[in-house]
Amino acid sequence: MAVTLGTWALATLLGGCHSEPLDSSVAGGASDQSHDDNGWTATASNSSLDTPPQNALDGDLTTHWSSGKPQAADEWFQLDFRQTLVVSSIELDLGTDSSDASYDDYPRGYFVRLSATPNDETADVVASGAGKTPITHINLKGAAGRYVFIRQTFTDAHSWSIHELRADVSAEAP
Ligand SMILES: [Ca+2]
Repeated sequence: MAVTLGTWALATLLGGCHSEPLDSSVAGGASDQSHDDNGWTATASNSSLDTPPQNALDGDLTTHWSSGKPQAADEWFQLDFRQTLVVSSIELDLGTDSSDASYDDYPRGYFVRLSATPNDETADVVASGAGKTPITHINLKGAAGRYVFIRQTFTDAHSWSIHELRADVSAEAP
């Protein structure tokens, strides 16, 4: 929590459009929303100081999270819905500006786990594949979980960046 609030504060200092602190209220049954609409948070294995994980959830395609180092198959990015949700798919978006230095920072390989606890290495892998620019669409087949853990699995000279992470979700069946 401390890390999340810290990155949120940094994003605000850098000119983010946030006007309210994160809280625990979450809209159930939402779909295709970015984090700040509903309290989602993110953490990552590595981040540059000026590109924290929350930049991938601020609804702004011009801001991004970056690992800040060449892809080395040891990076991860984790989304926390703050409640268990059913996830049809997620999208990792690198924006619309092909001249942007991070435009080609898609994950050369990935797998995704959904879990009830953070960084759960024992959870089932729901999807795996190779990313592409500008949008990597990942079908998560209606799996349920609170945490979406995305692991980068290849090596490449590019960093791994995400301008916006969107998730198509629905509330769990009662
Ligand atoms: Ca962004």
